[in-house]
Amino acid sequence: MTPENLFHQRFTRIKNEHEDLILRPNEEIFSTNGVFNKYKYPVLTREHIPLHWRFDLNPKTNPYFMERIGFNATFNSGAMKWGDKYLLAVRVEGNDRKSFFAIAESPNGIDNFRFWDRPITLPETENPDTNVYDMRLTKHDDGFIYGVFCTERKDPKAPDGDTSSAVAAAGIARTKDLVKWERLPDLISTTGQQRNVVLFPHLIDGKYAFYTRPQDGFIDTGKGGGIGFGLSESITNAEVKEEVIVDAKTYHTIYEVKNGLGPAPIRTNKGWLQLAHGVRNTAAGLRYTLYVFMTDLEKPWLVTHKPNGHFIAPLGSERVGDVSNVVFSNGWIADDNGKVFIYYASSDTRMHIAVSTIDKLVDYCINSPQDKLRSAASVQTINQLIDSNQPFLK
Ligand code: M1P
Repeated sequence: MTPENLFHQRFTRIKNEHEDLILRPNEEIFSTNGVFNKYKYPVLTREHIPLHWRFDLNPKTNPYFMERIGFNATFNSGAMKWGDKYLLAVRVEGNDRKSFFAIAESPNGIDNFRFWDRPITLPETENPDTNVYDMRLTKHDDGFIYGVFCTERKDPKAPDGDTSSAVAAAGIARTKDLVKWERLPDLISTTGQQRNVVLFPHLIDGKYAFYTRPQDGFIDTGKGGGIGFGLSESITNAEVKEEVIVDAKTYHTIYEVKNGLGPAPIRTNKGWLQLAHGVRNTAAGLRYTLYVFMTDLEKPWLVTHKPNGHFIAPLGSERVGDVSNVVFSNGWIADDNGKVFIYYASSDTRMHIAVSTIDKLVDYCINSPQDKLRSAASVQTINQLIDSNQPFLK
């Protein structure tokens, strides 16, 4: 085979397979729990990355049609509706381990996700980020769309030979069109490092409000007690001087080791719907699951309802990936018809969707039992349901 034939044969095959993947219709899976429906196929994988980001398309300089730039994963995506399109601000990770953001768009939110032509060119601050990831999108009342994300840099205090210690902080960028982004200074917080920071969509007492996740170290949250909340006078020099704990990490729960808020909350007439991840340790390593709770409409830092246990846990093939046994979400979309598209990543590798509705999620929050934190109390709760079901068993 001539080099030219090889190039064209490979290019045609890879292009067709790529297009088939993007156009493949997704399929709803029946749900026993009745709260949400998962879908058969991941909505985004590394195979969805555009070919012109990966291959040199010139037969002269790439006669073997080899991949020049490899991509490792598409995960932890922010989400929003943009006109009649459903957008994900995807964390794309290259084979070089660097993450960046790229917008992928779908006409219906459940399949046909296609990346925009180029990744987001995110301006740097004076202290350049080594890695950026997990963008939460917030449409703020001030007219901007904000992307709040984790920026990671090598720990300047790391002893010689320590090439792993890092410092995590919340980076802030804003845009009006999701193409041109203005970078603002990182959030200053007095409680140590920060990851999983989310901007609330409204001012509170004239101030910008952030959900935070204070942590002593880069991985260990240490004394940082859970999901926090604080106010900042300004967004162009954001600083949270005080953080209250909204949802504490707690012994022998699914968020025993740490937790963190997912996307910006969804307003309902019963309160704010919140989606978060909780982490516990096991002999097989950390296990990340998702849970849902509600906070007060006027005081969105006060939890009003919190079902026990996880909402979505890694199951089946979701359990395996780069960082196995993880589900993580930082994006959901409340659609005009009351549907809620929950985008979650499995095992830091690919993106999935679960679909629910506002009504179902509110019902789930209000009517599911709470965690009473002891085995005996859990059995009591089960017995109460069995007792009240007796008339219906005949
Ligand atoms: O690897 C699992 C997740 O770990 C981190 O989340 P957290 O700060 O709560 O531990 C993040 O790096 C996240 O991106 C990743 O999915």
